Amino acid sequence: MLEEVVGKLKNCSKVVVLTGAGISAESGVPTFRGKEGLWGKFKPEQLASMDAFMSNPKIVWEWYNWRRELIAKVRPNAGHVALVNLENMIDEFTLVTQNVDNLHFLAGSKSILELHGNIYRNKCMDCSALYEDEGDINPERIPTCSLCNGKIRPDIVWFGEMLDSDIINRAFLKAEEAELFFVVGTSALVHPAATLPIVAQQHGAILVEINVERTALSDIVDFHFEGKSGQFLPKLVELLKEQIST
Ligand code: BJW
Ligand code: ZN
Repeated sequence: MLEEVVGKLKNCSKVVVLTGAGISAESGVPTFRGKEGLWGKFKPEQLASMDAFMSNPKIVWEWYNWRRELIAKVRPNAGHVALVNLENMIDEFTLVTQNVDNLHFLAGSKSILELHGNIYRNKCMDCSALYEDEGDINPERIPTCSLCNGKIRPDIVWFGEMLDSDIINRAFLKAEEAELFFVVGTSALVHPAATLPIVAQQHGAILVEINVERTALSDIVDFHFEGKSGQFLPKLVELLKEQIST
């Protein structure tokens, strides 16, 4: 089955990969859902929403500081690296990620669309002015915007918030053009990200899913590979290299 996907991939020039928290799991970054996931320990609406930030900005910042520290200690894994190699072998490659952990950048991927923001950036809660070099935020004394005095918050898309329109529009355009669309390490429950593979398939793309378990998308994909992305993606890239050189 893997050989069949590689055979198709070899003849594709437009490839999109959508990643979720699962691709960073092997680096040691917790996923969101599932027993060990962040949402198993913390309630999303109490941490990842504007309401939460308005009512208790201190707790929200404490949580983000904890996650920043955790993420700062980890490294990209073999799955991230394989996607860098894949990008170098495909004419028009787009990596669309829901992750905010910066690991695709650290690995060396270039064409990245970050749908849900980046944990290292901050912005003003009112006017959205970016504050990239604020350093550590003290939850007891949250800095305010020099333009409008709004509180500084992480530049992350919380529930109920719109995604950056330029980024999501580009992602949909790439999905519509894709010949092959990989869905890697995401439960495919959060929209509009989870709509991208469906749109790609409606426009003729072959859908390939890589996940350690079945997801909301598994019944409609053309190929479902059950396994860890850090093991599967390097194999896929190696096979593609072999096929290209023969
Ligand atoms: C491995 C592995 C290994 C593990 N190898 N695999 C349509 C229908 C219903 C609802 C909506 C809809 N459209 C919009 C909504 C509302 C909402 C939504 O989708 N809700 C659903 C949950 C029901 N969406 C929004 O609010 C979005 N905004 C929006 O649509 O604005 C317009 C609007 C406004 C107002 C009203 C309505 C619409 C914004 C969504 C923002 C999501 N933000 C978060 C949190 C950020 C906080 C933070 O990070 O600090 O982003 S939620 C969280 O989920 C995070 C992730 O990016 C996102 C996706 O999670 P992901 O990556 O899939 O992780 P998991 O944990 O779910 O899955 C991991 C997977 O990996 C699992 O499958 C494992 O098996 C697998 N795995 N190890 C391979 N080694
Ligand atoms: Zn402001």
